[in-house]
Amino acid sequence: MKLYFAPRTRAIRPRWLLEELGVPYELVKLDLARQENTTPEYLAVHPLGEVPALVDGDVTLLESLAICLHLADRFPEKQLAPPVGTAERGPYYKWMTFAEMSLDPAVMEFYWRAQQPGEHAHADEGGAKHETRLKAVLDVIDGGLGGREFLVGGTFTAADVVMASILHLANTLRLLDGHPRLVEYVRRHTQRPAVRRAVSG
Ligand SMILES: N[C@@H](CCC(=O)N[C@@H](CS)C(=O)NCC(=O)O)C(=O)O
Repeated sequence: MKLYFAPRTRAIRPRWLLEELGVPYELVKLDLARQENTTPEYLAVHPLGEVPALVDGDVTLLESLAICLHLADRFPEKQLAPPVGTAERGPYYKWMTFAEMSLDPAVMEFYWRAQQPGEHAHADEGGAKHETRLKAVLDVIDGGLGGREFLVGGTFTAADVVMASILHLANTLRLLDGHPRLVEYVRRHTQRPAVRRAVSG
């Protein structure tokens, strides 16, 4: 398997998961600042020139969430996804997609504002709307976790990889200050040895 990767991007999620799985893979690092993601070679892998992308045998996968879902199912013996048809599988899908489809866009609103502060200075009304939305989304996650260590089934799963990755970005933007249990969730999971390996080098 070959993972196309760039640091400080969504590609951290599948790399963290691959490190948790402990399976062999080739890491292909792209320097986005040097536009290594826009070469004809890479555009043949990912036509949008984005990371991550995973090549697994004859299959090329785009989308970090799809890659994480695939990887966790590909190695069932590692038990990072509840088996299909079990009671935990539905909540697993729910938290995976809630993280990607509800949390990620709510956090990215603030990420882009932090990147370009001047551009949004006039948009206070929009800002309040985004704050209300983000708080509601974080409340759902906080309530769902209820102070527990893991999202699904009492054990660490790929859902924690995806959720903790996005919450970590939220935490660095100081968006979790009203949710101390989520700060603790991020702290605990980002201390895992696999995270250290995934962000190294
Ligand atoms: N929905 C896609 C989004 C991928 C994406 O936007 N990747 C960004 C990095 S987080 C990227 O490669 N941007 C290209 C660039 O910055 O030039 C996914 O989750 O994989």
